[in-house]
Amino acid sequence: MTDTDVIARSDPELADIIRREVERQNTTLQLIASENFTSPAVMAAQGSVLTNKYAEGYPGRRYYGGNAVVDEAEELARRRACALFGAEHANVQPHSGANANMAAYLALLQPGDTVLGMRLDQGGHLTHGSPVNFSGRWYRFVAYGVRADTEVLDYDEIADLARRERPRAIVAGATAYPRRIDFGAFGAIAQEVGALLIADAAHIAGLVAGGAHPSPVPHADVMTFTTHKTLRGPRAGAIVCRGEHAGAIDKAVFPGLQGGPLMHVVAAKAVAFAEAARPEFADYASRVVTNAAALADALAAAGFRIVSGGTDNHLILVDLRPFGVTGKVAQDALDSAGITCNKNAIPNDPEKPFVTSGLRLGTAAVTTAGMGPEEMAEIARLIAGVLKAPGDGAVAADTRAVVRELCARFTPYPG
Ligand code: DSN
Repeated sequence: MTDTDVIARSDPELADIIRREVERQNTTLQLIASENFTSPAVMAAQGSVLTNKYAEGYPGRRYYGGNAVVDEAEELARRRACALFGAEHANVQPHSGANANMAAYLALLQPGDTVLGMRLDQGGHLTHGSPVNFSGRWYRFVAYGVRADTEVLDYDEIADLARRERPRAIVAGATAYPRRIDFGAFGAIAQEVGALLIADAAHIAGLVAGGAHPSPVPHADVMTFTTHKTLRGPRAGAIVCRGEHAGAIDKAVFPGLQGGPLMHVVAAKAVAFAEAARPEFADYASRVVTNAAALADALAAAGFRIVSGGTDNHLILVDLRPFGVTGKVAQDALDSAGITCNKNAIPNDPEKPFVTSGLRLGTAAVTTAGMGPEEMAEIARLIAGVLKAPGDGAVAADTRAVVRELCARFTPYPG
């Protein structure tokens, strides 16, 4: 009996929703750069009896009894995270990447401290100082962005800004930046101005684990990350840090921010860290990057402008203006053709954030499904076809049929 059969016996209505979502993931293309297809082992750990256990505190220092067994799960996850990233300390309790960032700030900063972070509309994250987020309300974030001409980070400009602002911390990391981040350069800037370096590796954690992106760990005081994007684990966050910050980070996560950890998710993180340490994961990470480059090249050949001229990681930012469509129109048109992605601001975007001139595409999920450069070329052709005729129902239906056939050859959850 499958998990869905078990759910169907007790809740047919929800089972049907899950069945339809499996069908959607199996039959449409998933190109959202922050998504992936996690393994059956990760999902089984998340669906285990560890969900029943309250474990406020840390292994060996809990506020409830009966934790001897789950302590082992958390120790395993912490040990594996440290080994995977070559870090001195790990906290595997954050429920999400945003929580992990909040914990890093709570541990290292005082309200009102000056912090440098990447602009949200140029690739940064809400938690990097957006005025609508706690980060922008509680700390004095000063934003750095990409150069207008190259659309890449300019470390000399960031150094000048840091010299002027003398921040308490610099946040290095992004959610929509297609280029390699030079954490060594950030580390040197932080050291020069006496700032702490917080690396947000939410997007690239899997590439770092797999050796397809240089690691922030040697340069950063703290590295926060999510476990579900390129790392391909459960939906959650985690932190690794230098030993000197271990106590402050642990106190910030609990009792500073969270109550009981989600032990079933902690267990699933342990599974994911073990999977990411295997040689085949390094091969996967390298194929993610190769596929992104192939997709970027094919999209450029189809007439799109690729922000920054290409990609070094798992994601591509596409400027749609040569096609005369907005991000919102493109996202909806592609959705109706079975291609799932998200609209995204491009640097200096003239459109509002809910409209945008761009799309963000990622190759983590399609690579997990087994696709390669040949399929990337086909996907670029399909995207171009849809966006040349965004309101055309026949084009959408034809594309959906081709996508279904493509996904039948690369099905993430067969059976
Ligand atoms: N939602 C994540 C992303 O898509 O990049 C960031 O929080």
